Amino acid sequence: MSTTPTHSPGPAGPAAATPVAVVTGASSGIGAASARRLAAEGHRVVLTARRADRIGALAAELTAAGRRAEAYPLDVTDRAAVDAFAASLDRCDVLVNNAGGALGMDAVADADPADWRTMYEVNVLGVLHVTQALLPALTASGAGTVVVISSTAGHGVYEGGAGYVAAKHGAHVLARTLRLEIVDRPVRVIEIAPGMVRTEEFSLVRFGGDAERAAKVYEGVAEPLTADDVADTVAWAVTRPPHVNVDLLVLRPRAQASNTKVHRQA
Ligand code: 8X3
Repeated sequence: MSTTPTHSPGPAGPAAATPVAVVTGASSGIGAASARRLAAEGHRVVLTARRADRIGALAAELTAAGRRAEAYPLDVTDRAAVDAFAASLDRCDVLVNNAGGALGMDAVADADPADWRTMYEVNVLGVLHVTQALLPALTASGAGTVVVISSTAGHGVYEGGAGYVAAKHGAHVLARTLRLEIVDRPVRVIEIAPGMVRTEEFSLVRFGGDAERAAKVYEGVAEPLTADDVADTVAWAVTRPPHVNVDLLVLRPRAQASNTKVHRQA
């Protein structure tokens, strides 16, 4: 994978007034959909993810459609790379911490600690790295927004989910605590906690590429949420006036009443 940034700081002058939204994990799913929506809402979007080819293609697609978009290959678990990324930005108004994911559905008794470590690294430390690195720019913007895409896994438990659940609880706690700590700064902290969202990769990655097992997650569920449903919520929350802080939005499909109560048609 190439690590050459394709992002370059925007020019000074009138164009610099365009708000900049950084989206992590923008290579697919909720991240890509959120980037599309924020670009449509008038943001200059900076797409970050490990897969340079994917974010490069999305940036090209958005640019061809008349939007402002740039790609910057980034692994959020690499603190030095995150700091270099932050230093390359001329401004940042919105940060959407979306990079994350689940590995496995193993019981606590059997889970692989390496999976837990990876999930903690990306879902918690990834959010910490990027948020810390961009907080000065978000503050300097005069009306910054930090979005944390957590999960309903950050608000409840389910069997086989403990590693992911623990990590998402970590992301939730980070968001809540940060909101307390920076109340005197012009930066709001919004947490969006989606439940069952059918994306091309979430469950496939969770089950190590086992497509059959991944498909079973959504079996019989009339309408799981889509990445666009979540992106719609991200765009709504971000486009509220700066003094309005949407602390937390929990979002589920109608057929999912809780983490463990899902209606499935026969
Ligand atoms: C995804 C929701 O139910 O798979 O963040 O944990 S769940």
